[in-house]
Order: sequence, then structure tokens, then C-alpha cells
Amino acid sequence: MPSIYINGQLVPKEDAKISVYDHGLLYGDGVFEGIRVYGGKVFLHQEHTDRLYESARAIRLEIPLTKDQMQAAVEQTVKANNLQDGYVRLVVTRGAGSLGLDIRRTSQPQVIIIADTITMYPKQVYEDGLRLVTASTIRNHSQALSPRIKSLNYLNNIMAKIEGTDQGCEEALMLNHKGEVAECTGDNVFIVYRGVLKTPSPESGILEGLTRNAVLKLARDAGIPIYEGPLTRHDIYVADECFLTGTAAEVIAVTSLDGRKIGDGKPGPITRQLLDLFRKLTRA
Ligand code: PXG
Repeated sequence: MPSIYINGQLVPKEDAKISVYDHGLLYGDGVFEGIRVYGGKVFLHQEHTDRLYESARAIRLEIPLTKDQMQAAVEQTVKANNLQDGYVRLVVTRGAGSLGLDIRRTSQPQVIIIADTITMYPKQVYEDGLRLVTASTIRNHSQALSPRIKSLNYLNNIMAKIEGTDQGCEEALMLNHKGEVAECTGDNVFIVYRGVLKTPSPESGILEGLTRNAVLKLARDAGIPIYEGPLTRHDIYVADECFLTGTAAEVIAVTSLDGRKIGDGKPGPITRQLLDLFRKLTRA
């Protein structure tokens, strides 16, 4: 039975409860992180902590723990659950309040840490690659709610994901309000074109994925030329390779978009190289 951390206490799963007046539930008012644990170690712990606190700051949510205290709480939860390889979901909500938007009527932010196992894509998908479709639902306009915030409000990504699953695809491509490629519903997107590794920059309206950043560093260290900037769907259609990165997916090839084959329709060599390097990094 997993132990869940809530506000400093480790409690059994069935006792881990939050108020129905919590603004996280009423309004999606809160932030979260999804973190991997490899070999008992919390992967990119500092980076995830920094992103969580940045997301919170952006929505004017004051987390009632220091970063050090938060990291200790995550470590404690991982240990209590005997987790060697798995997934940590860290959630901070605005807390219980009134049935109104005013945050001054909320009491205490709620800190929740769940350490559990993770369901990965089947092994075959890593060998064959994913098919993608473009969703009609666009990514949040950065002047509405910045996509850089990992908030509890994921409805537009969920709508886009439904469009994907309706068409038999595990992921869907989301564009920004200018029609440029942004990212997928829970993964960042890369292409390889004439030997250059290309991915949208944060200015395209994406969540700056930590797997994305780790893969960019691996590519840089391997001497692969990198471009970060605007991309269109045309760039993906004519790319030699395409792949996604994310905490759950790690590195996964994309072999078609909107029914159009990418490259030769198989995971490409640079994708494979980066997946190998990523696996070495995480399973060292
Ligand atoms: N874009 C979006 C919109 C995301 O939500 C990523 C890219 C990849 O970022 P990372 O830092 O993971 O490389 C994400 C990540 C979940 C879940 O359970 C979602 C994410 C990560 C882990 C779990 O839905 N999103």
C-alpha cells in the first residue's frame, strides 16, 4: 500500500484526502511536476524543484516549504514507498477556499507527493515509432496562460489528446496561435533535417521540458548541430527523423504525422543514438 505525503504527513493511500473546497479541484488552481526515479535516485531533482517553484511563482502561489525541505520530502516519500524505478507526482494546490475565485479566501496551499510505479509505452512502440496527428486544439496562448507554467489546468492538452486517441494515436501535435509547431500534449517534439537537430524554442509557447533539455545537452556533447526556433508542420513533413521527449516517454520516435510518412517511416539513426545516450544517462 503506497504512502502518500500530504502536508508533512505520510498517510496510507485511502486516507490521502483533500477538501472538495480546494481551489486545485474547483479551478485547477495549482501546479505540479512529474519526476522519474531511476535506481532509487530522483532524476533531475534540482531542475524539477526549480521548475515547480517557477510555476508557483508565476501563478502567485507561495509554497510553504523551502526548496531543500521539498526535496527532503520527495526523498522521504520515495524511501517510504521503497521505490527503485518509478514516478513521483508532486502537486501543490492553492488550498481550501470559498466558492469564489478570490485567493485571499483560501487557507493553506496543500503539498501532495505521490511515489508510484509508471506505465510506459509498450517496448514495440520504441522499436516501431509513434504515429501522430495534428490537433485542432491549439496550445495555450502565452498571454492567456503561459505554457511554461506546469499548472493543474491541462484541459486544452486533454482536448488535444482526445483528438489523438479518437484517431488511434497515443499523442497529438499541438500548434501555437501563430500556427507554428509547439509540442505534443505531454511531450516536446524534435526533428532531424539534413543532420541538424531542430526543436521549437520556449518562445514558440511550450513547456520547457527537462527531458528536452537533457537531450539537447546529450546532442551538444555528441557534436550534433542544434537549432532552437520556430518550426512549421511542413518542417516535420519533410524531416528525415522526428521524435518526442518527456518524463514518461523518455525518447520515442515518430514515424508519421497526419498520415504522412516521416523519413523512411522507421526510427532514424540520430533518434536511436539519442535514445541510447539517454538510457545510459538514466540507467548508469
Ligand atoms: N510538454 C508538456 C505540455 C508537458 O506536460 C512535457 C512537454 C515534457 O516535459 P518533461 O519535463 O517531462 O520532459 C510535459 C511533461 C502526466 C505527465 O502524468 C505529464 C508530463 C510529464 C510527466 C507526467 O500527465 N508532462
